[in-house]
Amino acid sequence: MTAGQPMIIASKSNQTNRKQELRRKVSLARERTLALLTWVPDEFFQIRVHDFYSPVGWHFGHIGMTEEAWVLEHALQKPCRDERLRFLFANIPDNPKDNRVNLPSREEVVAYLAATRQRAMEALEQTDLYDSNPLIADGYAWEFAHQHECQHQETIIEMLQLITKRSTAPQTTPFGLRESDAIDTPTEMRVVSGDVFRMGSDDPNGYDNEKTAHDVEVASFELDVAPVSAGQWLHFMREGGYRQRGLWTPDGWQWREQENVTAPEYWNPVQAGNAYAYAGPRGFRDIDPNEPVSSLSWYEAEAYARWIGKRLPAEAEWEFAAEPGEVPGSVWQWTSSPFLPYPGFRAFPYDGYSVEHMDGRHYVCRGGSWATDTCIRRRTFRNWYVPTYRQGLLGVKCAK
Ligand code: AVJ
Ligand code: FE
Repeated sequence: MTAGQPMIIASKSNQTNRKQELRRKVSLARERTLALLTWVPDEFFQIRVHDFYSPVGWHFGHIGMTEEAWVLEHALQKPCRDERLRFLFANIPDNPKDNRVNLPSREEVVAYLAATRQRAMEALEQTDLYDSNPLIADGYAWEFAHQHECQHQETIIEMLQLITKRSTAPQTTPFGLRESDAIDTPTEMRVVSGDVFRMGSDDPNGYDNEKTAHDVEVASFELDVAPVSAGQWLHFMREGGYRQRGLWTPDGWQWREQENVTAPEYWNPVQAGNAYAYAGPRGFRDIDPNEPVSSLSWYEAEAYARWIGKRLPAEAEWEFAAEPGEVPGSVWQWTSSPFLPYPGFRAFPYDGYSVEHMDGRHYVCRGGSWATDTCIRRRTFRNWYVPTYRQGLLGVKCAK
């Protein structure tokens, strides 16, 4: 158990408010989770649509398992109710993704979500949140389960997009981002004057990888005012971006060749490759040339930046340039920074959350997408993936 998480509750009356806030936000999030479940076609509930992913149905159970495990087991030392499901829905090496296809029915998963939620809420009523255990203090275990649920909602949306890609062929009309939609004007940039700023956060509701807040000096630089658009990406494609080896890092080029990547993951060729349709969570849709391009790997984002004579921003630059308060953006933005610990970092509440990915092979993306809940959408939030990962709502803002 990691000590030293600050307790911010000062009185019983604040505690009542905090409990009410937690109850409210977890139940709103659950409505969204259950709505997403209705979008999952039966025939895709328990199959793996991609090497990277467990079956989509597994993610729903995993949400319930995580809530019960952190609240009941870890924070309160109470047993979980169903050992078999506890194991099935755990993301651990002993439970490889190929084993996770043996899921209970959709109805049983819904019942499991309700039962784990009920136990977590009963525990919330009965627990004094003024406690030195950092999982209990101010309701952190409930907060963690909540943010975790919201993160998996976005993963589920990614999987719904992969399901669209695999289940139906795009119609030839009216979909299409066509040749003539290419935009050859580069994104406008703004100057960000250098300074020292406080990077990261000590907020007790934040994740371990955001801690601790520390001073970082950023030199003056320029940053795109908007993410690269679909039309600009099409221009890159038409100019041979995917065919010029010199634009890519050696690893990136090897990956591009091996996977024969020629367009973003969710762009599907229609009309014999003369146009593209977007595989959305509820079927194919048109691509607006002005919308931000998404579903790029780090390798693609990096090659684009080189092609346009720019570079990816470092994550410190991204955070410095973001206004405190609300984080805008409808796609995540790749940075040039590997996912590494900040000064004073301590793994909490478990190594598997951040530390196991701080291996220099994952890159940070920042911001948030249209599928990202507001509880995740904060200036200091760090997301990360391997450089080949392109199934997320991942875009790019270049720097210079
Ligand atoms: C931060 C999105 C990479 O999905 O693996 C979910 C978030 N961690 N459950 C992931 C996460 C544990 C994580 N990412
Ligand atoms: Fe998880």
